[in-house]
Amino acid sequence: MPKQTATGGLASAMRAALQEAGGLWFGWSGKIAGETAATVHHLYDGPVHYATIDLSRGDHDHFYDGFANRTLWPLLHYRPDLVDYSRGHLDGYLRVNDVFAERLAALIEPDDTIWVNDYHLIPLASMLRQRGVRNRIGFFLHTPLPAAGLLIALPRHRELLETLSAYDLIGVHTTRDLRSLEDYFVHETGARLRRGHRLRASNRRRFRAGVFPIGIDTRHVAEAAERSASLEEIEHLRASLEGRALIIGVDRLDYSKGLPQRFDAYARLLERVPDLHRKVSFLQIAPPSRSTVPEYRQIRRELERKAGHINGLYAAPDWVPIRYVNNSFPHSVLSGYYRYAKVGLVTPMRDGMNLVAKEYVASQDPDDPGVLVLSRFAGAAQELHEALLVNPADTEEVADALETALAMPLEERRARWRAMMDVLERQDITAWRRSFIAALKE
Ligand code: GDG
Repeated sequence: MPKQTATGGLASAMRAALQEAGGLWFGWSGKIAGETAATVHHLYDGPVHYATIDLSRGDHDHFYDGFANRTLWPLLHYRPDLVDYSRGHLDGYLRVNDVFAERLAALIEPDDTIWVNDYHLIPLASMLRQRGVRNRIGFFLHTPLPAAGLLIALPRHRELLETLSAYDLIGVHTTRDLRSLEDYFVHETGARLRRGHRLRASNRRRFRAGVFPIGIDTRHVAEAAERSASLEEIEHLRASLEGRALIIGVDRLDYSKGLPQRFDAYARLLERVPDLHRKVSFLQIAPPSRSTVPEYRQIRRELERKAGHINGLYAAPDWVPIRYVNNSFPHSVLSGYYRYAKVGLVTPMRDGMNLVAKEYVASQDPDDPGVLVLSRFAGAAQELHEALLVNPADTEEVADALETALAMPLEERRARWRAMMDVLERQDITAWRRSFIAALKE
């Protein structure tokens, strides 16, 4: 159920969109049962009708942990070295998509517009079409899409990726992702590319692709951040810092988020600038995710080691340089933490968009805003030009940016913040949903 997946960017975004427009949410219930999709669970929450199905243990392991999270996720994040090639995973992935299509087809009304989200469901439209569904169907990919030369490392890539042509519209976050998609279709499948990002697949089906950078509920986040000053959690944090400047990072614990490199850059900053000792504190919030996947357990151990090492080197009886927290927090508290932090440190190695970067900006005090240090490889960097943009793998560059951010004069902070906030106000979650749906219905 979406309510349980509070830390996912996708879930936060879709909940906001559905609450406003109303509609049917269809997907996995988050529960394991003896048999996949034995029943469809229905739940009504205001304008939203949730219809969900359970998965069997075996299907879940192949579909979700297996193909989605151990094959597609690393490949889509430019990590072919981590791709799991087990053949059973793809079969499980196709089987689960087929069951989804079967159950969903029974719920679709003739006038419905169908919006499929993310890499778990790539073949869903083609399976719906096989069942005679002729509605408009759109697909949005929340991750990056790497170049064709990398996509072909996917087992049976054409069998899977060419099914995307069964959608009427495919949305991605950035022009780079769009180029990858068009390139793949043209060079690997023989599709024709027409003006306006229209494509004709080798089976003659026509579809369109486009760039739709996802936004946040900017006004809501800004209001929550403003109210947060009175929360006791924020008061406790403030008291514990004793006037030190706070640097904050908030990420799902995932190897794509560049956390070990970020810890190294912070350590490098402390090594280079002894003046900052006792004057700065780095809070990294990293709720664990996908902990059944070995790479995720490994990165957790690595970060514990690094955090311990940094504190071992620099800590004093009254100063902890890095506070590394594996819990998740309510959004109201998070936005208060963002607002209190002088620097938002968002340095994924690859990220489709990265909503934390946007939430950090939206949470700032307009009179005294903090500075965003942002990876060039996050989709958000294509919109937030006034952040301090860095290569997350370049320890020195990130350390430089942190130093610059901590010393930035008020006037410059205000100017950068205003420019970024203009983008976030214009391109918020509602604008994103409306522009995608409008293009899909066109
Ligand atoms: C995928 C793509 C793309 C984090 N910690 C807590 C918490 N969060 C919330 C954040 C934010 C969301 O989770 C994370 O979104 P991101 O965009 O940063 O990252 P992914 O989860 O990887 O999202 C990404 C996104 O989809 C949307 O298209 O931007 O590139 O990978 O909203 O605030 N929420 C709560 N407690 C926490 O401790 N409540």
